[in-house]
Amino acid sequence: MRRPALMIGAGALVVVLVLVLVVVLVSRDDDDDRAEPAPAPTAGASASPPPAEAMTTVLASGFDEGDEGWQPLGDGVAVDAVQDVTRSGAGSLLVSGRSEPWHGGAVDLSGAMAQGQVHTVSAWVRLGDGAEDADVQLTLERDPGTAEPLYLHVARGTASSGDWVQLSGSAQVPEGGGQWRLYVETPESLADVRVDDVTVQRPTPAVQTDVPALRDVAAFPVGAAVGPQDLTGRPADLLLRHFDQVTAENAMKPVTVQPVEGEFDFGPMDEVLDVAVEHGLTVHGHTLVWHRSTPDWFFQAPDGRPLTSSEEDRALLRERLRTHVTALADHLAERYGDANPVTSWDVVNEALDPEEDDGLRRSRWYEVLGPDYVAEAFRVAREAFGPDVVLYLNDYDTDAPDRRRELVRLLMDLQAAGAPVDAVGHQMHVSLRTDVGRVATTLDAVAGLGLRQAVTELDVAVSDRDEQLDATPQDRLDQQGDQVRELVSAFAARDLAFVSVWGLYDTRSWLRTWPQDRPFEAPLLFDDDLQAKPAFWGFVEGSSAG
Ligand code: 9MR
Repeated sequence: MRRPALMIGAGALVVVLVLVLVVVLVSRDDDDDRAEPAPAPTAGASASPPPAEAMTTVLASGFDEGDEGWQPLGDGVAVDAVQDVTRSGAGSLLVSGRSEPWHGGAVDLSGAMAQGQVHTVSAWVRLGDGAEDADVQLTLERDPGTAEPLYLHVARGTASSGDWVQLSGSAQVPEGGGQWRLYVETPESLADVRVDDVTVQRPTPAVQTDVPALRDVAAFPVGAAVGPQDLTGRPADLLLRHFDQVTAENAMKPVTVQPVEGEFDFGPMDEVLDVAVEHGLTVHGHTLVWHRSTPDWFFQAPDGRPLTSSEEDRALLRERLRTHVTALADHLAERYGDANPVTSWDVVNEALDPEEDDGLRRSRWYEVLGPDYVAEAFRVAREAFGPDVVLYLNDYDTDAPDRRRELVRLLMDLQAAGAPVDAVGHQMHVSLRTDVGRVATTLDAVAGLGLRQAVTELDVAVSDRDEQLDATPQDRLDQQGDQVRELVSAFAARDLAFVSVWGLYDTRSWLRTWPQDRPFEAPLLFDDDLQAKPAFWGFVEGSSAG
């Protein structure tokens, strides 16, 4: 059981006072209602964070689709991503069941913290319905494993049940190793707490300019998945130096674009597209039809009843598909006209399931519309986006023989049905164990069908599925460099429309929290400091091997 934060041991307190410089700010949504800054809880001196352009956002939790790796802190505590109350986007995190003041919600930051650097933490908080006003505190905790944990109370301010309040502060992280986490607690209350839009920023070194630009060395366009935090500062420098193309990691998914039927939110997507247009990057659209990241209303009748495969329900779902896709196409045409950067779309994502007789996943799309939903989605997309936008069927583990078999079968069926599928996206979430020969076999099989293809979401995990590393061993990073070189050589030897990585640098990878907390997973080309890894050099060497 974790030691309560308020009972800091004397040794730890001295360390805190000597090493920690904290600035605390509290603000509300409404500027006229600005609260007085709370006193700095652990030290009097204040530290200014470095200039904005040197800061990199290493954690951004919006809870629009899930808990994003946040976990309960304390027995009986629950953390749930909820959609009834939100400060921005579709959801927020509700922390309930607290029976001790230090109980709260926590997120692992171990791979994201940099020793000796000033970090800035910000979170919007609000208390559960009916709760009395109470202070909420943001705490960074380092657990060295062998000695007392260190607590940095980075921000504190009064919250109420009626309004969102922003807590933010900066703290210098001391030297020394250990596991880090950030948590939210209310030191003098047991109220439920809501949390939204949490960010942690830290300074990172300038992007290297003495390494080759990936887009200069590769014969194919090179892309990267990005979120809003990648569009400014150092991450943007990295993006613009190395990449030709972007995929919005989440901003173009149905749950973001149309969280409520008929209420479209193109804001997050436009943020990405505006940067692409400004800098001449193309955009691969992701995604239209998927079993995840699609709001429940898509598959419910107006009275909340789940849609069935009745004629009436099928017509309703088809109409919703058409409305969604057409609204996207209309928005792109209106906002960007001839400068529309979206040159391709993942029309159907992850349709395969080799365990099923017909090789198709039993998603809600399938349950309501039957196997023809795939062809239907391509027809709707062609009609909405026109003949020049390349339409992709996108899936994972396409190198596995059973999935390859079903992929080829589905593609042949689609071709026979005259469905306008132009290309195949191979997600390529692979590992050190992946057999590159199998990858090549799949690429050749798809080429044999006369279709275009791309690698859409490349990353190379260095840990096994059930392994949780407590550091990132250099030998794994070296093996990863070799694996990336072999993979990219196989790509370069074939005709691929593009190769995209699923994130700019390790801290940004979805594999840090899936299938479990893995703070030291490092699957991308650039490290937590945005510096080139052996995997980067593997990419460079492989690109020219083709
Ligand atoms: O990286 C994405 C993560 O932030 C989202 O929470 C998740 C659900 O929308 O999707 C992740 O991206 C997935 C992509 O959309 C489709 N292929 C697998 C990717 C990793 O899960």
